[in-house]
Amino acid sequence: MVNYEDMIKMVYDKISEEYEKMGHVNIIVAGKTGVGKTTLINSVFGKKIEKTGIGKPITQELKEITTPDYPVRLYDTVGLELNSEQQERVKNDIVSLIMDKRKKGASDEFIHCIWYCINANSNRIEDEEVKFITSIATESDVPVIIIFTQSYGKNSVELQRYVDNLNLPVKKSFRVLAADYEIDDEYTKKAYGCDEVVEFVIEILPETAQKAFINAQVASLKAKRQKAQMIISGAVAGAFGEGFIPLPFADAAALVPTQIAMIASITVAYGMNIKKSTMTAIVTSLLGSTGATLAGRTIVANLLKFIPGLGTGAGGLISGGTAAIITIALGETYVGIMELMMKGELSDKQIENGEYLENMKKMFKDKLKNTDRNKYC
Ligand SMILES: Nc1nc2c(ncn2[C@@H]2O[C@H](COP(=O)(O)OP(=O)(O)OP(=O)(O)O)[C@@H](O)[C@H]2O)c(=O)[nH]1
Ligand SMILES: [Mg+2]
Repeated sequence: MVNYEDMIKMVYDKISEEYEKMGHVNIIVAGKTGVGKTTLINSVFGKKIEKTGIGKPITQELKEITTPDYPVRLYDTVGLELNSEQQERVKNDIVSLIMDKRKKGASDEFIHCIWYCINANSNRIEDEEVKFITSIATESDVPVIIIFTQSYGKNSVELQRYVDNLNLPVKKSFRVLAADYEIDDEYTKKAYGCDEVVEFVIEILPETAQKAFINAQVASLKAKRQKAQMIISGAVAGAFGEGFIPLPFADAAALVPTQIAMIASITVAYGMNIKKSTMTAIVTSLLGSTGATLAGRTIVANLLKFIPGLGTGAGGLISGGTAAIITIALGETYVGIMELMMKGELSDKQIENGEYLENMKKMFKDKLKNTDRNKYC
């Protein structure tokens, strides 16, 4: 028998466990005052940082921004005008910060990446900035990327081309407009580019920091979805891959822990706080019961009806292939729900009051019917 109370508790226990294991991602965001660092940070990490971030001065121009229970530490340069004297001091501050963290040996505190921001409307890059970027990149081995902030119009394209041709020791440059820009009453340039930065940075992060970054960022749904697909693949391969012994219907509850772990990991990848009542509504409606407990046999019998070519009487056994289909369909449906909620197109309320449940069930059934298993192998 499956007890829903226990099941929900297991989901939350697993979510807590993942957060406890999660490391931090530590990023230095540097650039002259007013270029748009704070705007960029808010776009990449959402309002959470802005509202709750605690700024602690490390040195005169370097500030650490942390938020309780949030896996990101940012180091923001403040009031940087970048004359040669200040340049030297701030560069030394940054290099010492990097070395210091490394000396302490806690890999969770290592600086992972430096984002150097240049206002794209500044037409040219000053020699001071070229020197600054070159020295922080060569005196530390932390990857540097250049972000052209407030990029709209041709200037930004030309500036990027010019700077790229200087062949500075940086990984890549990006043009970004972190917040919509109102050009005049009629025309607003839509924000763009933060997702590209996020997707690139994920590639260059070590694994624990990667997890933290995917969880915390809100600029790329694609990055979250890719992570979710890996989680689903893991659930399929780990439990139901080659060598899976067909389970009798009655023992199908044995599948539940894998699926619970999958749901928990997907929730963490999306960085969503799902209320217990909402989670209960999702799980009970997908697994097809309003009762407090349910036999594995019933769950599977409910689901098998929807898998073509199986019907309800598939020999009383559930094969690895069938288990995989159920897991994939469940994972993908849950991903769909996370995305709608993240985009603000679906609320807790709509799930809890049942308004959305029929859609959700339909989504699940459609996926049971048309699952592309190859995507997960
Ligand atoms: N519309 C729009 N405005 C931006 C963007 N980036 C920066 N700005 C504006 O530029 C000004 C400065 O931006 P901030 O993000 O505060 O710059 P900062 O680099 O954090 O500045 P300091 O903290 O003083 O070093 C603000 O008025 C922002 O609204 C953007 O992408 N779009
Ligand atoms: Mg700022």
